[in-house]
Amino acid sequence: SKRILSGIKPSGDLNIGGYIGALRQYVQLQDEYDGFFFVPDLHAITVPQDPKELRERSRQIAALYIAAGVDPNKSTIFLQSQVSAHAELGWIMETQAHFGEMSRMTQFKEKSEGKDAVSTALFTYPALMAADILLYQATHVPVGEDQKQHLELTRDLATRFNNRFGETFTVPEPVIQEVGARVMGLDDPSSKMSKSNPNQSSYVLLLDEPAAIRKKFSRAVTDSDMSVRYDWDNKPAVSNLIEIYSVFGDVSIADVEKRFEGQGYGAFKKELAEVVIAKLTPLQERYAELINSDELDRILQEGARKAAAVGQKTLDAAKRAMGLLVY
Ligand code: AQP
Repeated sequence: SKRILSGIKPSGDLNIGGYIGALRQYVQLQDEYDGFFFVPDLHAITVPQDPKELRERSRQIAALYIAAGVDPNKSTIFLQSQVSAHAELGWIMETQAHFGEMSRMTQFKEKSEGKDAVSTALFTYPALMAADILLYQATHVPVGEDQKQHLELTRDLATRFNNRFGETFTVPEPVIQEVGARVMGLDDPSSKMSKSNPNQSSYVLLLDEPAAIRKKFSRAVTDSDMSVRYDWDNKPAVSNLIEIYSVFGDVSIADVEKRFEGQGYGAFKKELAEVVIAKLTPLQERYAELINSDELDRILQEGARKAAAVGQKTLDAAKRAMGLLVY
């Protein structure tokens, strides 16, 4: 059977980049795959986090999974830190990862650049990510553009381990989407829309109010050409907005272009905001019901129990294969 694993870090509030690049796919894929959707809180703490905020955000992200349509009766939803096998297998993966290959990870380079104190965990992060995936014998992993390199490393580590110690891990395949693999910032089409960007007008949050959404889109950067045309090389800011429209409005890129032919950016941005608001309103309503409920904590506890049962089997197999005693 096909199994998929993915998660969104609670390192900031969830924005439409994470929705387009990850969350909406979870909803689509959960019928075809056995879904494991987790909140990678251990990854979030590779950079400093405020404890209270981390606790709240972790529940928020889980609630947003469910509010967006991930069904706890079909999929397993849990917090990474509640399944200790992640950290254990993470250590084992570090023993297989070479310092040289880890040093080539571009995300580490980007995230450490210009900082004088960077945690060791930020460097070893991809080994933990490999463990997350391999622990559940995931056959498929949905990846945005920025995670391709980490998934490639995961495949290398799985293959290396299997060759050394015998067939233990499933080597996962990427699931790559065409539209929205890399949603860019509204303020700057050359940088990814990112949760930890201090500039709040660079993103639209899933929990933003309609007024904020309208304001952010109206201020989004465009270009001086005035035509709603999809052309990443020459019109990256507008192409980014067209992709967002296409996803939230459920229409093809070509139809977006056709719809706004001969119209300026003003009309396009106005309607874009309304299309996004229409999709986010029911999601926000469901979120409001969930966030202060015991239902959410029950789902997360049950999810962690299910995940731990599956993960422990893989962890034990890996330990045995390496010569670590398992009683
Ligand atoms: N802008 C984006 N476009 C497309 N996909 C995106 N993803 C995130 N941002 C975009 C995808 O969402 C998944 C979860 O990402 P993550 O939150 O675990 O890590 P990230 O990619 O590092 O996200 P951020 O927002 O940039 O967080 P910070 O700033 O804290 O590192 C991934 O599959 C990712 O591709």
